[in-house]
Amino acid sequence: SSTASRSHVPADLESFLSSPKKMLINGQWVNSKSGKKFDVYDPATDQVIAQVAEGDREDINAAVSAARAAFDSGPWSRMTASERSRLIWKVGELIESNADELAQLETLDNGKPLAVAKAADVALAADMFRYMAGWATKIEGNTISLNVPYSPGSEFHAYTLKEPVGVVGQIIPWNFPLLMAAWKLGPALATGCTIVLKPAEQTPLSAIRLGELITEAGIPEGVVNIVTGFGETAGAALASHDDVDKVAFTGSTEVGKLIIHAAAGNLKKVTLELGGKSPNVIYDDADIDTAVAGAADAIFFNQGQVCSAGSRLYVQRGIYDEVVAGVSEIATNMKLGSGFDPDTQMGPLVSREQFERVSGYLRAGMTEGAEAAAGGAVVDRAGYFVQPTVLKNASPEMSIVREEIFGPVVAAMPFDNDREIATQANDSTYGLAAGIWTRDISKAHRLARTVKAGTVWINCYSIFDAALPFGGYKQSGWGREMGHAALENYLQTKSVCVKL
Ligand code: TXE
Repeated sequence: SSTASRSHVPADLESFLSSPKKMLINGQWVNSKSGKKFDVYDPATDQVIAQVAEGDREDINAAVSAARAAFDSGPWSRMTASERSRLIWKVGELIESNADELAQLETLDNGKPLAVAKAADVALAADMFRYMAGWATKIEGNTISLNVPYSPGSEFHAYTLKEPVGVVGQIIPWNFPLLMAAWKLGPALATGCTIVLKPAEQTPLSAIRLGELITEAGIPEGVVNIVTGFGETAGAALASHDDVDKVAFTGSTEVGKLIIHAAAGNLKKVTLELGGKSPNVIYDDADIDTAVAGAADAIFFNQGQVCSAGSRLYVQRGIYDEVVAGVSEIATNMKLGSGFDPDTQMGPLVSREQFERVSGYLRAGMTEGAEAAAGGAVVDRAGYFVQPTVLKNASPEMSIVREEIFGPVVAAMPFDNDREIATQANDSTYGLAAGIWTRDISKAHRLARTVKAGTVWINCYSIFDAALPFGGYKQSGWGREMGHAALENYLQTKSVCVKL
């Protein structure tokens, strides 16, 4: 491993990064039991920026024990919902008051432009905690009237209790490190669960800082534990742990399937937010300028590392050339660079591995017969930069149309009529999101009903809100995050039946 050279690190982060980053277990910042650490890289320079404790099974065991004790007998379990709500709200406030530092950490660790980190990642994360703070006091069961055929004449009083599911394992990815932590922690805290969170090994820094803010907010020890480490070790230990009641995972569909196997041991509850290959459909009656800008944003936002990215672009034939030319022009003119440069519109991909994966797809696309209308290559500079790419002459059997690339690469295809487009849009093993651009509202809503996707954006794309449920059909996952739908993932329903 290389030695840290931090000349490119903003001065504000120096003090945070200069100390070795530890794990949060039972309210204490600790090294891994093995003493091992791993390097964290700046994707814009390929240089080491920090060293982080490498947690493994032993550390997961300690964190799960702490979460279990906090759930069964800690002050958390005795608090009123209102007291919990205040603490969760406080986390949101602390994220906001530390927004600049958190945004810088996110840009340094993930590569994304600083303005995006601040306006999207950090702002949405703060909002998520505040939204979920509101729900903590609004979790209610029902009263249910019974009609029991084998007990004629008897009267019953029946109701349901909503109870926290217990100790929750949360495994998150690197594309929106802070925000994915917020999506998962918010509903778990609102329902009264306790948590062991494992950030992605590529981007652990903002979660560590969030752990400090959670402690500062006064969330009791053991309620949120953060174990940094790798997926095959720490992640797998968490997913298979017998004393974990539920696991929530965001990442690749491939690993999502491993999580299901690992969870089978004790039949812990599972929710999954997995990959996507989302169709973005532009009809010829759309406002073309808006649709072109929207289609570019749908795929290039966050360097294309968005599970709901509009990576299959279907354009009605009459405007196909114009739209492809428009999106290509945007791609060609995008300014690539460090996320700290205010002119940067697209940063590097998150890691060398992701860079290799995306460049592999570019090569495969060309070999299979697609043609680059813009981009198509990697960028010859330090860091993990790939050109924003528009591929035309794409056809349904190509890997660039079927598989999630998770980079700034869109496959553009023409379509002729409304019936055909529904079939094409649904021709995927995934079903996370879809975009529709048209001035005809009936057509838009009809396709919105037909498309198999958890989120449909009409005349917009990548709109996220703490109140709007998000999740997948088909192999894009199980369950929903955000909105009150997310609370269900963290609750058990208990029926209580009383004979009067
Ligand atoms: O994901 P992984 P990777 C997709 C995207 C990307 C591909 C690979 O297509 O190109 O996945 O990315 C943890 N048991 N998405 O390899 O491996 C891991 O440590 C338990 C889509 O980075 O799925 C990390 O914390 N955990 C996506 C998390 O899983 C394991 C976001 C995600 O890593 C584990 C990211 C295991 N066996 C990638 N193996 C989205 N839906 O937003 C890994 N992990």
